[in-house]
Amino acid sequence: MSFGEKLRNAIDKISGAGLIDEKTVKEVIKEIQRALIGANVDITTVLQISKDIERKAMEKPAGKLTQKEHIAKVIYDELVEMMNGKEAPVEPNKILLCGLFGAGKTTAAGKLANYYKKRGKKVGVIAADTYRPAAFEQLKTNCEQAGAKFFGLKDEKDLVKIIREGNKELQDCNLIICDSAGRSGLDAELITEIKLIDKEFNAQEKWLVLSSDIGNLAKKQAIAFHNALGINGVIITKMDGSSKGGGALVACKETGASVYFISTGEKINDFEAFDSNRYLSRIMGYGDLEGLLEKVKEIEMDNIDPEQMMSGDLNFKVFYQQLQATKKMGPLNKVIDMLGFGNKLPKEALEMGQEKMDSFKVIIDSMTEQERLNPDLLNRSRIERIAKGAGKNDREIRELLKHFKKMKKMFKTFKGMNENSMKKMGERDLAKMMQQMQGKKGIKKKFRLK
Ligand SMILES: Nc1nc2c(ncn2[C@@H]2O[C@H](COP(=O)(O)OP(=O)(O)O)[C@@H](O)[C@H]2O)c(=O)[nH]1
Ligand SMILES: [Mg+2]
Repeated sequence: MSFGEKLRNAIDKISGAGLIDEKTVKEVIKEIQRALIGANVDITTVLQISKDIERKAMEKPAGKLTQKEHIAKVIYDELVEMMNGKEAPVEPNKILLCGLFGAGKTTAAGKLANYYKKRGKKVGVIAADTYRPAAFEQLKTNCEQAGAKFFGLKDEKDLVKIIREGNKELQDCNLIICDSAGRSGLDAELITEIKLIDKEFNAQEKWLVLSSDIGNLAKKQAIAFHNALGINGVIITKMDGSSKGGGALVACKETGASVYFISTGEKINDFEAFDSNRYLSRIMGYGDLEGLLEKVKEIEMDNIDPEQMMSGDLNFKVFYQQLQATKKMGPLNKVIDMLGFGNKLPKEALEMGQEKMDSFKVIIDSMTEQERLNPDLLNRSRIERIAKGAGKNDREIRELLKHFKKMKKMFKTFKGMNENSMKKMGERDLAKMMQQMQGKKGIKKKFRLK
């Protein structure tokens, strides 16, 4: 399970819980901890986040939020804060890129040049990697693609000279990006070198390029580069891979630097400004935060017993609860659609007005408990008795029965679903079931939560 899926499971656990108490919160926190640790977030951060969530979870919700929504939001906010995303500077003059070998610096140099060029900057790039012979050509090609000016002195080893001349040569640019060399590991030589470059280049912006698969080494790197230069921005690369950069993200918190960009592929346009919300939503498979909260709300279906629903048996009690829940959560449609039975649902039931609902309630209230639980008992004389008791006529009772039959048919359809998912679905509640069904191939796409 991916980092995002684990986080999502944790949050879904809240929406799926019948009652939210401290024990549930603790359980959810445990799951979040597991997700974070699995993503190489360091333990100090994990504990801090856990404490914050625990403290805030049982606070009184603000505004119209329910306790569940409040907790989901608390968790989400904590995670977003952990990500430490900020908008990248709009008008940087100079950017120094640093990082280990293969992190994606040279690629990012071209992408950044492209990004700022599109925003009206005249961009120049200096090749200050004297370590790797191929770096010169690689950067040159990237710059050509981006339409940026390129400066380099092939085979020159004197970094100070390269940068001094580069600064002069690119004077007419209003953004100069400097690509530096990396090493396969952090060593004294690399640190000495990057300090030298920094002194000569004299940039405000010193950004660390971290690969998303770096894991818990990210923190160490971030600190070392930070101590040497004072890192104030981070680019996380290779976000298109399986690793979603949990460790890299948290490394930023360590230095106080923000993630400005993420790189999502090898092509020049596979690059975007980092947005914590969007990132989190994306890895968790939610459209956005609003979508998440909406979902939490939508699956508040405590009144429905999914086992009952799945059993294919319908009685009047469940029928009424179902109608109520339909109203409460808006379109039951959506749930049904998600399950892949979109067109089988009686439309009238979905669009039933409150008045009719009330009328049905009165009728159902006039039944005996036995009748409510065993609809088959309703014979002619019982119907007459109920109608009288409820002050309704036969037509209204028949209408109720018609709706009831349709819903029963729908329940039967549910029952017809394959045994395996049935078992899974009966597990906790409808929320859980929905979540599992979403994971089913084909349905997910159809039902992207927005
Ligand atoms: N899939 C993927 N590959 C990337 C990304 N960024 C860089 N790369 C590749 O990673 C390798 C190392 O990148 P490079 O820019 O040369 O790293 P540097 O040593 O830090 O300059 C190259 O093959 C790049 O094409 C990315 O976001 N996604
Ligand atoms: Mg390079």
